[in-house]
Amino acid sequence: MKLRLHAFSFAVAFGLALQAQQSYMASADVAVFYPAMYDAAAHSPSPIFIRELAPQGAVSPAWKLRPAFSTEDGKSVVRIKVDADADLYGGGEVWGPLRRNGKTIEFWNVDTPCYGVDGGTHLYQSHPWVLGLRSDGTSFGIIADNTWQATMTTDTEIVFRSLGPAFRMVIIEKNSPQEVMQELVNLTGNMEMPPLWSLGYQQCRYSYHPDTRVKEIADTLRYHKIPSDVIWMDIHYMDQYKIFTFHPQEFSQPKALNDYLHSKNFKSIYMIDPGVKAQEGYWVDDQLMANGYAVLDEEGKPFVGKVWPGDCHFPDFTRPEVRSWWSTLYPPFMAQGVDGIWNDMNEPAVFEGPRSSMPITNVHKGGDGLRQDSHLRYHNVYGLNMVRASRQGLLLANPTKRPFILSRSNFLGGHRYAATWTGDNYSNWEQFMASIPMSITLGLSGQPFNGPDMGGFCGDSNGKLVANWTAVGVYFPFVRNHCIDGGRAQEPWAFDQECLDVCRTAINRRYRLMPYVYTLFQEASKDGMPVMRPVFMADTKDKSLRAEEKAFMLGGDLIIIPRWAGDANLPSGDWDILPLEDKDDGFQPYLAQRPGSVIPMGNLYQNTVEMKSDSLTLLVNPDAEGRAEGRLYEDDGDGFAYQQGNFAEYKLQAATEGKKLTVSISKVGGKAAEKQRTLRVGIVYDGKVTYSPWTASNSVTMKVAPDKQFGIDKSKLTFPQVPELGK
Ligand code: NBV
Repeated sequence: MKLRLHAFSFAVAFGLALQAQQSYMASADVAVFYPAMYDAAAHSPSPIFIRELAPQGAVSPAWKLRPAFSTEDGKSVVRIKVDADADLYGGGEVWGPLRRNGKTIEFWNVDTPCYGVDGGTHLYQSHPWVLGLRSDGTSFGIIADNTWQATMTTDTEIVFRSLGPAFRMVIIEKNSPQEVMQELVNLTGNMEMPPLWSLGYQQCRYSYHPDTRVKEIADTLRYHKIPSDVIWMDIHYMDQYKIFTFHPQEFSQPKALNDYLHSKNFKSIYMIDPGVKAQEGYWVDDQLMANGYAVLDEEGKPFVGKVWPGDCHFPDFTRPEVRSWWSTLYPPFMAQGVDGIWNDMNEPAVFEGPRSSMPITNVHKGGDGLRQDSHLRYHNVYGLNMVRASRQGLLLANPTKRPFILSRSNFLGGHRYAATWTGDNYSNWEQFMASIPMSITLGLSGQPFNGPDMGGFCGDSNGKLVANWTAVGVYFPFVRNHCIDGGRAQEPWAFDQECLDVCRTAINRRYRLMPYVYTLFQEASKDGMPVMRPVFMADTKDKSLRAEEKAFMLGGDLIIIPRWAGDANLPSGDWDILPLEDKDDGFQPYLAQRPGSVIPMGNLYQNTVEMKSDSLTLLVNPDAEGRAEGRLYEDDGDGFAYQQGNFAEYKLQAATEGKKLTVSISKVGGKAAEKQRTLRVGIVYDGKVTYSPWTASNSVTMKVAPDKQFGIDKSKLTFPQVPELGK
């Protein structure tokens, strides 16, 4: 057997066509299946995996999920029969229900304003990935290692149909979905820790201009005491939409503008699109042309397509030398005080092009083992390769800072390079509600750092929608209010006092929960568990939770129940409602805390630059034995020292003896010095919190509350917000 596997891996490594279907175990629970006549050069090196999979042994005859490879109507087809009771998730950026049984999507990244293209059956990204959960809680993951245009049907038979050559399948089998998520990270790599500031509230629109308007927005956020960290610059900051330039009148002093923002503790993020204006004398285009770095048309000439600047050339990011060149464009740009980059239109979007992009016959040259091939093969990874190059550029500009890039397009594995948002949604209730399963699904597909345009992008928003959306949106991983050019302004203050107050309360909550949220990002980075999770993660054996998509989890210890989700299915057990304010405004969702958990919460700060964690509130919902546990992760919030062990990980522990509860915080990992803090404990019971006094110690003892009523008593909750669907 050993000999055969060796011969086989030799064949794969040298891209030889294999004569018969082969399979092997790549690790204890990961099986790899190859079709007959597999042409490795048509698929590898794979953008999905961080290292080439290697045979570790034979697949046991008892292995459950086995792909059948075939050719149908000229397409490469894979069929996998799955257990009839399995609930299916994943597929990345999809619009529709969380539970994906009975759905078909296409993998063909597209610019889809208001999700209007092809009925929303394909969006800006492709994640050929299925997460399955059986009745008994065991779980599987399926990866189609294929970038070519394809469709995926998720039903009792999972079917992939691709226009490209036959491709291999990678199948994970585990005892739980949590273990599958961990394996996905083992295979596809971890998301490095983002800068702390990128977890704050962010204000955007298409576009804030000129620079005085940008300053005004920053000042107004501070004036209204809306905690916030980032202001975004959309395309109008550029000179004639030429990337890496600034508008000579409207943004004549970018450094001074960014200095101003920094002086108010804001970061600035600027948009960079892939289309380079085809114009002699424009240095980016001159370099692109002189080096022959553009994507070519089928005749071998630089392809020209229209985007914002008019005729554009497009860098061929499959080529390592093009990625290196692209990276050199960032240092002078970032030196203007730019903190983060927004890569938009990178499907790539081409006005008047076939399916809003470039012809599939266009040519990409590849390199580093990647062969020259058609756009049909590389279209879906254009965005991934672009953000890979941009990340290289941000690191070149600022080697000691964590790069923050937001990308509209991407592919399975692209979480290694960029965060994402869900593109051009619509300002209505339907899309607000749909944003919950969308973001959960992206998280379950290996992209933990994501969120929608809060308030909605297309159309005009309204005060009730922005208030409701912000109240819930602050529990998403990425929190940014953004809207379309010409649309009604939708900053928190753009409507009425009610909207402003609701938004402020919600955003205050986000900032107070930041110690918990940052810890969740570290968990996502290490273990692959999404920051935002489906409620079924609270009890993977409870079938009634499998389709829940109104309520959702922030980490493992909080369930967010929107005020319009009175019919949400919630887990059994002693989850208790956590009131964070004295007065209920009727908009803030209910937060239910897991029994047996301790949640670290900070004081209120107006931005993460000022944020300190020298005073912490530890919210405790004791279990039936009066015990609880939690985690806190801290590091510099930027830079890479954490990768050398410069972080501190704390265990939060609560135990009850007689009528007394003692809660302590103790360092359990990392080289950073243990912090001296002032603590207070809040015991959560029956929808109330009783706080201890502030104590300068790492352990606090307080009287236990009177007998606690267990479980979420829905009759005590009110759900006043009724969505007006379609508006
Ligand atoms: O750059 C303008 C917009 C941007 O605001 C939006 O977030 C992107 O998804 N961009 C698309 C281009 C065209 C929008 C109509």
